[in-house]
Amino acid sequence: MSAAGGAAVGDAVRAGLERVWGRPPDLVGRLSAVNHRVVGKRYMVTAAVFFFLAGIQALVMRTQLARSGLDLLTPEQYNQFFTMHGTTMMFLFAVPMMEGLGMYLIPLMIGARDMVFPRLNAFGYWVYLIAGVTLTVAFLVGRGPDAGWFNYAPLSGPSFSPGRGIDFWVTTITFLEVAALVAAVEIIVTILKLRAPGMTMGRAPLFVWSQLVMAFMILFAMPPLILASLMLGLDRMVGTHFFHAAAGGDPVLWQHLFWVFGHPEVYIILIPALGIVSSVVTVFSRRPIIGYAPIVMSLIAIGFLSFGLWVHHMFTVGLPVMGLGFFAAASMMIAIPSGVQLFCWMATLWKGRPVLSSPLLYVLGFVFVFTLGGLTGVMVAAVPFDWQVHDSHFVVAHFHYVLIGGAVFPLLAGFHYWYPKLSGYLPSEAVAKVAFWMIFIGFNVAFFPLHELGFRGMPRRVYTYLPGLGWDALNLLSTAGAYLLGLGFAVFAANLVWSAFAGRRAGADPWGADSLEWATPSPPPVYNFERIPVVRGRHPLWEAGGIGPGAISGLEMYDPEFPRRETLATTVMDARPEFRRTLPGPSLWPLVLAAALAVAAIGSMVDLWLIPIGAVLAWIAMARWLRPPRAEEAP
Ligand code: HAS
Ligand code: CU
Repeated sequence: MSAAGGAAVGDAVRAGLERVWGRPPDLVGRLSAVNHRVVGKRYMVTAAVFFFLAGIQALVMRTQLARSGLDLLTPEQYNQFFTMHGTTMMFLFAVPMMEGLGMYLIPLMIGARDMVFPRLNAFGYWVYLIAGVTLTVAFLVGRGPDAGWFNYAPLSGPSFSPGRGIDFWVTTITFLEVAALVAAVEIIVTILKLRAPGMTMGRAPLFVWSQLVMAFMILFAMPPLILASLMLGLDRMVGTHFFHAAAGGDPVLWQHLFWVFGHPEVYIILIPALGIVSSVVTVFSRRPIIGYAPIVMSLIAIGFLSFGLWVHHMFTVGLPVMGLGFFAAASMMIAIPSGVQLFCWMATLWKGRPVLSSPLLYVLGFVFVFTLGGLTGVMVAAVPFDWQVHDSHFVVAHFHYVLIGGAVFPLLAGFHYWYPKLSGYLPSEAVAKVAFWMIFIGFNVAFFPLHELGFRGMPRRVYTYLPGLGWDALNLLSTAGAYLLGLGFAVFAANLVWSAFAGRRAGADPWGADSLEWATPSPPPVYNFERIPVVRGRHPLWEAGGIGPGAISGLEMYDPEFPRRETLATTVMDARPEFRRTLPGPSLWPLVLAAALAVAAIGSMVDLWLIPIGAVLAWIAMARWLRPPRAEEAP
């Protein structure tokens, strides 16, 4: 490893790096790919497909509710539709999308060549894919779960849901969370250990911070869900009585376990979105963000606080009122770190020279919609108010304002912003703006009336309603808005796809951005960086005055005598070089392991014997995975 100034590395080194980091182009090569950008892209594309499916489900439900007394769906089908819509959006779209974006971007942003455990990454993706596809197929053949995304016991127990639907939910969701945990570990270790020399924690981009907080939250939030779904599975398949009141179990235990996961879950989705917003606000205000430290502390504060609020989903269960007061206060406290970030972004825009490109436009949409959703959040956090609107369409309005406002608008901003890096092409600004107004107007028309419908007493999760209750006009309006919203998403997506064929070439740094991912060509080469960059501030590209040749100095890390995949590991806090991390190459075994575990986890609903059989297969796959490469196969 030798320090070098600016001059580009030689062609021989570049060819060597290509060889070491490449993979065979055939099918086996594709299936065995482990590179973070390949896996990240797979996560994002798969999550987008699930977003599309869940969106179709939503439109079918809105069509059913457009007028009173329609029978497009039977009550049983309607139950499956809202359950699958919620489950798909929360588990199969939002979290994997955020993780996928992180997997793609984090190494580029911190100056690493890959994530720290590439094969584990690939394994997580296969688990996610198998779980998601299984659940979706169950729904498509009419065997979908139907007890809501929170799957309350005893409704979801064996007595009230005897069919197969809930078994599919229990097994696939438990299995899926393995993927979430794997990704979280990967993200945490990568951020803590692979930051480029000089990138102290205090210089890490805010998006990286937000991913770090998200990953820690996943680590603590998913185990209660895994535990709960395992217990429910045992109740259903083995005959235990965890949630069976008559036999001494406790259905409220399900609610506690679910919401101890479920409340952090919504912030797991929000926090990385806030990171996207911070990136976009910085770049399009053309100045360093105001309040870097308060923003980091707010992210961490939200992460901590969100584990102490879960009971606000259970205000109507009949728990002691003193206890409810604690959870109401804790819920309202979250307004503080949320507000701190909003004010920091506002101040940055105020003091900067904002450029109203599409990414910033979507961020402004986020500010408007998310703030409204946050305010209704504070309203429902007040216990007496919640007693009035719980399980009504008011809550449906609240959570769509925060989820679409707080996660989808930032994601769209992020897609428009980073797509040129992924694809090498710039999407059309004009089309993105048209899509923005369709989405923004469609969204508000679809969801604002639901507040009022909630006040007028319309419960959530009813498949139809009687005429003359004063609900008809608002429902029709909402359905019209939903179609406009869906169309807006289609236009947005079409713009990205179209630009990959006919867009303008983006170049390395089309937005004049500040962070390291823009120092690489678009799309980046398989090894990301020819030299491991050396960082001297929070905005490496701005401090270097751009990305011209030699602007970012780096450490050469390629040994022609002993070519292998490697990246530089540094110390946790101040990113001093520590050791060369050699990374494993492509392998099929992560896929085989995921399939073997699926035999055990999902197969358990067919026959419990599949659990030991899957375990043995998994053991074989693991042994092969971990076998050190023979000399002639290296790297
Ligand atoms: Fe929520 C239900 C409370 C934020 C998602 N939420 C849900 C559900 C989802 C969800 C999915 O306390 C439904 C789950 C289900 O299927 O049943 N939520 C809050 C509070 C906040 C909040 C206090 N939620 C989110 C975010 C989400 C999300 C973010 C996803 C991304 N939520 C609740 C409660 C329920 C609930 C109850 C249960 C309802 C029921 O009956 O079932 C806060 O984090 C919001 C903070 C943000 C702001 C805006 C910016 C801050 C500023 C500072 C000044 C503001 C002040 C407040 C001082 C507040 C600008 C003034 C207050 C006024 C009213 C004017
Ligand atoms: Cu909550």
